[in-house]
Amino acid sequence: MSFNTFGRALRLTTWGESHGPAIGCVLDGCPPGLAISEEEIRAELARRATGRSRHTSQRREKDEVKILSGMFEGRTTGTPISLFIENTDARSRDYSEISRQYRPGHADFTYDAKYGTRDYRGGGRSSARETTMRVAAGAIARKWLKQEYDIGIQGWLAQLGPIRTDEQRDWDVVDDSPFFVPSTDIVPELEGFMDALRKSGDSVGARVNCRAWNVPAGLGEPVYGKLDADLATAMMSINATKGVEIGAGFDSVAQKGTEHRDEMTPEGFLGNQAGGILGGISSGQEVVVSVAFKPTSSLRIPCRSIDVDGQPIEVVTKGRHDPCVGIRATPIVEAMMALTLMDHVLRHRGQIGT
Ligand code: EPS
Repeated sequence: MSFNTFGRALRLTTWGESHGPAIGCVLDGCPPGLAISEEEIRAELARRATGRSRHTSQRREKDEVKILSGMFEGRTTGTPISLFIENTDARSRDYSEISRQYRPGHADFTYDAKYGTRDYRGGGRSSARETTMRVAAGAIARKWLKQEYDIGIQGWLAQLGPIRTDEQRDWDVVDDSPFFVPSTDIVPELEGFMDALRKSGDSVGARVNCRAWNVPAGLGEPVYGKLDADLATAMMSINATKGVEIGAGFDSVAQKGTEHRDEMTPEGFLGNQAGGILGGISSGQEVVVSVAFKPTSSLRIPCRSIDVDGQPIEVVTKGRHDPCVGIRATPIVEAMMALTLMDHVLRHRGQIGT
């Protein structure tokens, strides 16, 4: 299976399966001199981890990341950074019945159609467990962007199922929130919604938004290396993503030009419908991305499907699953924003005229 690498100047290669002995990554292209510790990376991983609340999968992984290479005396050396995490709480017996079945809405079917083989335990390589390594590498990218350009990145859950969650925007409460929402007032409603959903055995979709500020103007190339195209690729590569918007996104369809254009003054832009990117190149405004996550497909509510021989069956999924994968997606979206921006900063440095 090819294409396990993301990025061009900064290249992240991840490896491992959800129920294999370990997962890991190699981050190649990080410049030397960045001070970063295992503790800092672990703090980011804890934000994404399962079992952070009753509303996510109850699998308990410690995610004790180890840095195996690319560091000397606490700083990056410019050589490949290799990160490693042992899987310690996989429960493969939950998947014994799935081995010959396809869950509707899951990659089970297409993976098998393509490769003729699959590690059915926890979705194998298709599992959201893989996103652990994106967040680990993203912690390095975030720190580098902050240090070099004072770039800040903030993600949040903007909608859970039918509930809009960001009418109040208090950024200070996002990280302490079990849902990554910028409001404490909305949390009881979300808890009630999720408790009822979990009881019913169903799942639900979500929207995660992310903004990045202090992004310098000039990142991205105008034709095939557009910053927005690379951000869309980054976000679409996250498990369960079904849509990506930049700035006004699909609202642009109903807008008039006079409404969409962000007028310019000597003091700056008067709006940001463009989401900080014009013609594929960053404008210096906030870069704003919105990501749609589908409802997860591993459900204990029975449904019709087929087995690997094409015979009709009824599927019921057992195990510890996320009823809304979007709840844990905020740190992953932030990580993909960080990796994409750092890749583009490094690419941009090689393009600046004399
Ligand atoms: C996942 C199914 C569950 C989640 C897992 C993602 O795992 P299991 O393989 O044990 O059934 O717990 O998430 C993680 C382990 C993680 O670290 O994010 C899936 O099907 O994607």
